[in-house]
Amino acid sequence: MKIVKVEAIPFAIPYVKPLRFASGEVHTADHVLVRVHTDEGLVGTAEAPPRPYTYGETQDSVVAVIEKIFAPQILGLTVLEREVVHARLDRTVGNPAAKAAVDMALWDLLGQCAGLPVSGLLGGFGDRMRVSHMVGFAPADVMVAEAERIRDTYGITTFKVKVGRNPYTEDVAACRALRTALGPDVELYVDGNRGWSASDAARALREMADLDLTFAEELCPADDVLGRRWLVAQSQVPFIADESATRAAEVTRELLGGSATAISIKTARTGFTASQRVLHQCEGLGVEMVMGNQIDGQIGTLCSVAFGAAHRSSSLHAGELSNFLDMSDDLLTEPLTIADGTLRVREGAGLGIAIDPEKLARYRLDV
Ligand code: MUC
Ligand code: MG
Repeated sequence: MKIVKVEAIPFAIPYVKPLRFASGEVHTADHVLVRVHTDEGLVGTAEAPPRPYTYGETQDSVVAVIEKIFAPQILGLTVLEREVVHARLDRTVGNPAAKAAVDMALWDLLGQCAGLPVSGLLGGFGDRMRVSHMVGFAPADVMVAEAERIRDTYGITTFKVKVGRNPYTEDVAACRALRTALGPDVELYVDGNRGWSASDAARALREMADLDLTFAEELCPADDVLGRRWLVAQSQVPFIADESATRAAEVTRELLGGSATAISIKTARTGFTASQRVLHQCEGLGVEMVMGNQIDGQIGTLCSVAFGAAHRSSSLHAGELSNFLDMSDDLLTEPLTIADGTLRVREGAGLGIAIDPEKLARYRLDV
């Protein structure tokens, strides 16, 4: 059960259609495959999606921090010493996606060692999640056509609409077009990725008051401290902290400071161990949560659904699990499928991740 090798393999898979949002855009999944090997020949797998515009990590920085700092710190530890692993990784500040991938690969190993699925070890609440699809920036008619296609093809009826463009009226019009086209049975919520000022966000929320939005997420920067509190105090819907609450301490600060009233949990940045802490923190405080998407590939999505389905509180709302649909390919031998608006947890020991060696050879950047 001893960790004998940690691999950080950069790979790049193009998107069929880029995802655009207020803080950036993604054309290629330039992720890092993380594999942790044990002395018994088991391999734990996860992926790290670097998001420079959100956390400052890049593909090169993820590879470097894992190879140069994390791997030497954890070689020789056993899979059961996860608290020791975290104590060592936490000597380095930041680098959330790199740390999360190491954590999830260790959970994958734990499951394989025990012969049990990770989702069951985490909580075993259910075997699937309802899926929420994220609709990126485009002209309103294109956003409507995408949502209709996703609904008709995959049965998805929850949509997170990216907002945060200026002028804000463009987004208000797009949300109105979506509600008109999709009707009242579809769930809609908005994510501004800090693109608006607090005052424009307040105007936008007022103008969308009749659209029956479920949530509003990061409409203005949390660093605009008083403006954000003023906005959240008047929001008629729970206000989700995403990139402003990426660690348990930030969750506490945002919630107690009145800068958020709900939390996005992303396994891509908090792995399973820290995500579970945040989940329990939210449960204890009586705060709703959504399983967010860090524009994950299929490996990351499998991790996210394994965690989200494992707990009652993270299964209450649809999880953001469908952005891999925009990628031209992926690394799994058996691709994920979304049907009837749901994604199932993969069965088998660990996370059930099997990597196609030919695809990895085609997309890896380090050979
Ligand atoms: C989201 O919910 O904000 C965009 C940037 C990122 O890190 O995640 C996405 C989606
Ligand atoms: Mg967000």
